[in-house]
Amino acid sequence: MKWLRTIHLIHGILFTLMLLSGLFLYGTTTRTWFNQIGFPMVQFHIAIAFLYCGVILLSMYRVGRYLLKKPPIKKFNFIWMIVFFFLWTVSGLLMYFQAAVPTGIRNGAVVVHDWSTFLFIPWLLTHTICHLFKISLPWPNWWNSQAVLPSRIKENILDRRDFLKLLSFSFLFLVIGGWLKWNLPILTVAENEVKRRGYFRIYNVTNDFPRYPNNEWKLTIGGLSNKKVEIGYFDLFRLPSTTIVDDFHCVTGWSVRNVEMKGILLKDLFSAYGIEANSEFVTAYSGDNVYFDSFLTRQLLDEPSYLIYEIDGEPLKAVQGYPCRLYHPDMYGYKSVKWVDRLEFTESRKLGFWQQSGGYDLDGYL
Ligand SMILES: Nc1nc2c(c(=O)[nH]1)N[C@H]1C(S)=C(S)[C@@H](COP(=O)(O)O)O[C@H]1N2
Ligand SMILES: [Mo]
Repeated sequence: MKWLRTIHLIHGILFTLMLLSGLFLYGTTTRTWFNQIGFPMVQFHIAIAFLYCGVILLSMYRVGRYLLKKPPIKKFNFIWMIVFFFLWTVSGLLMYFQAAVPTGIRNGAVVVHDWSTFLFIPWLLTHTICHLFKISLPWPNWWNSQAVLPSRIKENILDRRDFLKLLSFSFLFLVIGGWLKWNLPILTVAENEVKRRGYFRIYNVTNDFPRYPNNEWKLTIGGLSNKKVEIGYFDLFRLPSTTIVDDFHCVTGWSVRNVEMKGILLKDLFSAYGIEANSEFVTAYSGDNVYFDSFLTRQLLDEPSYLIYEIDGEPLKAVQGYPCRLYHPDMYGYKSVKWVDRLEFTESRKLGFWQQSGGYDLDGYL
């Protein structure tokens, strides 16, 4: 069966590339490495995924027709692979077209995408090792041997029963994924009245992040404005604060619900310091010296935008932007510049980090 071996090999190679790039995207640190050398891992992952889909869809019928008449072990491998193929494809597409997909479903898709991968790995390792070392597992005889075929699969590949099994397995998985998402928040806030759901996946485009020993942080506001001011860490607490409870959404699909955030309305900050902007645009820079994003001045002044310094009643964690990050409740997480230390009013609009490297929308409204 030469054609089968060829397909198996192509499939194996594409799958490995996809799994590796996927795992790299999953890890906070590994994701960062590739960003730094400018290798767009997301695009790579998606491109391979499309290729992979093509290979599966083109060969599924023929392979299935052949394997489903083989011993149960082979049939199982085939169905197992197809089930996961559907889980990854459907959840992947929902993530890919996330702008058109409601948040709840999108979040479920992220969970299904991740968890189905982890669930798949033990099988994959067993399968690969058995193949490479030509090991047969001591399955019972009936499982290994050529089965006596029930008449229903003599001619057809997937009969209605198989199809229904496949569907219900996928459905079950979606349900389990949704359940996990809403009931297993990794960080639960115990004392708070507001219960946060979900957790932040820490996203930093740099490996390291700024730390401010002795709170030696300051925010500089300047550029095309009536004056330039510098606001120190302790000044933050002299200004009127506002607390909001809001959902935080990352454009890649995950969200955190009911996050309690405390900070200063930028409008209040500007009026307290008597700052008047003389331009339509403003760029917010991070103290990591890499990340930045731009806004319309009115988005920061007339719409509720915040300088956040507490999440769930605690100062921001160092990785989450201590001492403060920008936050606009109607915009995606990428507009929430962490370790923000400079706001600069400009004549023309600057493309932010993700607009330059990821083609993200400038305004980033949800
Ligand atoms: N300085 C800096 N700010 C940043 C980022 C970053 O990489 N660097 N990532 C942004 C993105 S894409 C998201 S979704 C959120 C993630 O917030 P978290 O790391 O607290 O989960 O931070 C935003 N702010
Ligand atoms: Mo994001």
